[in-house]
Amino acid sequence: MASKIKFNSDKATERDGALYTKFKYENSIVSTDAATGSLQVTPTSVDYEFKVDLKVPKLGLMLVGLGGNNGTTLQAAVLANKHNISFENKEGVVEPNYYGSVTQSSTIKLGVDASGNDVYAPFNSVLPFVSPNDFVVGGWDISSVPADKAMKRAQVLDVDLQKKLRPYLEGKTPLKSVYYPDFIAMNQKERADNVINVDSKGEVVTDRKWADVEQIRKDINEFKTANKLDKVIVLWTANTERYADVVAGVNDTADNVVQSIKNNHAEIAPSTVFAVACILEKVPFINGSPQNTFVPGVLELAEKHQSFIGGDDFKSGQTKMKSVLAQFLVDAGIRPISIASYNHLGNNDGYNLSSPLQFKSKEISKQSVVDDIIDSNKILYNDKKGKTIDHCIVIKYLNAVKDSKVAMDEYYSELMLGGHNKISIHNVCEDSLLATPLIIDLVVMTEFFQRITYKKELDSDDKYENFYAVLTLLSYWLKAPLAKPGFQPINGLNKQRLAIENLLRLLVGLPVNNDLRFEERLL
Ligand code: NAI
Ligand code: DG6
Repeated sequence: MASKIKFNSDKATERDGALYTKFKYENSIVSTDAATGSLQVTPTSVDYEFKVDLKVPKLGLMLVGLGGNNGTTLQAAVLANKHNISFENKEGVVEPNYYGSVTQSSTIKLGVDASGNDVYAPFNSVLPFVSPNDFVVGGWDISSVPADKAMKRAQVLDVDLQKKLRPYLEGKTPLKSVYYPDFIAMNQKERADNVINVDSKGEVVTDRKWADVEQIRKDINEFKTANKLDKVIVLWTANTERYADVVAGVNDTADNVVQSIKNNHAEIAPSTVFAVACILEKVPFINGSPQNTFVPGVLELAEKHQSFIGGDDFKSGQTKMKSVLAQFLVDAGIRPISIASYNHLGNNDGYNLSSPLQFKSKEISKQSVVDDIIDSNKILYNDKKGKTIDHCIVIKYLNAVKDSKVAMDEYYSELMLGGHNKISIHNVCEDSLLATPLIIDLVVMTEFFQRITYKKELDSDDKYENFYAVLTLLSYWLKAPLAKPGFQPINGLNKQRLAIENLLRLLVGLPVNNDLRFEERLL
């Protein structure tokens, strides 16, 4: 195993480049007794064997939206770290780092030392992960502006860093992309000079959507071959699209969605074209924007091809805070009554979101984040007191603040005996510097999840299975986590993180984490 830590567990064995681990999954099943209405809780357990392929592949990352603020910041972060490029700002010399990335800059608890105190190790030292320094980055943009100029246009990075990165980025242009004007704001039209779907006069056409799918498949394969890659992951960080209408017979089943692309149906979005192309290539596709790319037909197609998908919408600043704060309030037995969330921002994302239909997609994704948290507490939320909260989302475009998005939140809650609590937050989210580390984590973890398989019957000859097609373990990084049909998404940030941490622990043969700390608390 490539990691520097030695795990002395009798549950894990390494052989032929893979790690095999036995794990007893313990849970409890809850049912309601029909006669008395009482809850019946029964402990359960299932034995699994997990297998992790320990070989780290050469990975290609293809971004849709390569020339945007996130796209250029991602390229810059990888280059600065890979080539150890430090730069000066008014505070002094800044060394490159990946702050804000869980996989690169956070630790997990391994256990306790001989005195009973916690011991931590870097997240990425527990098992072998791809390093972002080794990502081979490429992708598409409807804007032809080369990477160095796109980085300048983004106005995210300090100018000294931009100067140092320019030689690496000069002349690098993105691949032509799919542009259906109806899906993003009209104010983006001037950017669209690098488009696949144009006729001989250069006019945008939307009547050959299947050819667009084929072109994206070709681009992926050519990128893989040209760079001698083992694997490719595609991630959508292009503009937020409007929601597609989900229509029976159009995009409700896998077959219908494929047929509708072939029929050039108006409700087929560019992001759906990318998703379908990736699924057919068995290349993971992650959606960092809020629109409903994963209409039921796309989800079914991913299941059918056992191809990984994950989404939706990066959880970077305001919503990340919300998924901690709302969980804290409700878990503390305090009853939030309203949450008012305001944003203003001045980057191109904000410009696109100043259009009502694109804002609507973002509003839906930002709003859903407290639903399961509220639903978990029937003492606070019930028929008598009300089952919902007032939750308003406002986003305004204010050019002056550029990428430094301002988020203002007010949490208004009910306390004991008619009291009230108001928490106000003013949060400056340097948008792309918060979002780019999430892209890194989503990619590093997706690649890692591809290398994990499992079987239930320990000694059987059954084949090892992959995770379910929707990678819900990515939900830590996503505002509106896509769930398996029939399951509620989990939004609370700490729960999401615990699931990932425990997965790593069980894979190396350690017990799942608890904070019982008996070493300190028992005699
Ligand atoms: P941006 O507007 O700077 O970049 C988007 C890029 O996508 C542009 O270069 C645009 O030309 C390109 N584009 C648009 N349609 C395309 C298509 N069909 N194919 C290829 N390229 C296309 O936006 P930014 O700030 O990079 O954000 C990207 C996305 O990520 C947005 O949807 C945003 O809502 C979402 N997001 C951003 C977060 C952040 O903190 N920056 C957090 C959460 C989500
Ligand atoms: C306005 O809200 C712009 C958005 O694209 C956000 O920057 C992005 O969705 C991040 O959202 P949050 O709520 O995680 O800060």
